Amino acid sequence: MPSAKKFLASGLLAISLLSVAHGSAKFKAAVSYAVGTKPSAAAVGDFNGDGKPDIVVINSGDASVGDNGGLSILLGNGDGTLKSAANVSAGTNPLAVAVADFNGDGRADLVLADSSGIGMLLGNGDGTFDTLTHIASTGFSAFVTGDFNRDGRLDLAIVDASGSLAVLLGNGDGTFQGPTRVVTSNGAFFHCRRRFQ
Ligand SMILES: [Ca+2]
Ligand SMILES: [Ca+2]
Repeated sequence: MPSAKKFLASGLLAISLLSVAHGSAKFKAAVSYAVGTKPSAAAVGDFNGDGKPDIVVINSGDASVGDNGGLSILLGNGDGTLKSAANVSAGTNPLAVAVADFNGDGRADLVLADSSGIGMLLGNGDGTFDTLTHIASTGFSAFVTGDFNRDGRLDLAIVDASGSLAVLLGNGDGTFQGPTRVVTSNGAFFHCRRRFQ
């Protein structure tokens, strides 16, 4: 099974497939896809339910010229290549994104951090998403998802610039309780690792 490595450059998403043959592995030449202005993060999920991994890229935009950024959705072909990006407005100068099914309908949803806080976009299951709804206030810039209280519902842990950690317990319908700060001193941070293919 080949794996892949992704790179974000100015307005481009570049993907290099890892080829494994005869006991050796090497990355093939990168293939670039045009996305929005100042891409800052990416995440993988199956947004159209075809069993093939897709990619969402967060474009931070350029606030100095009134560019609010948004999302680029690149549907996967299942062979390591992607269709051209569909660029959509979402949030204001977003910086981070994560993928999970927060309302339990079997469709991948998105949570993002933008200049207005933490926002949720419920997936429609066809590669499109519902309107952004903010679920936490400004100041939080990173997050991870998980079922932290083991009730079968996905929760969010979010970190602000000062290192404070807060938890939003999920209600299982795309809404959350809180946030409740659980660490208020400096030092909270996330280390995330995600498999690409
Ligand atoms: Ca897909
Ligand atoms: Ca969902």
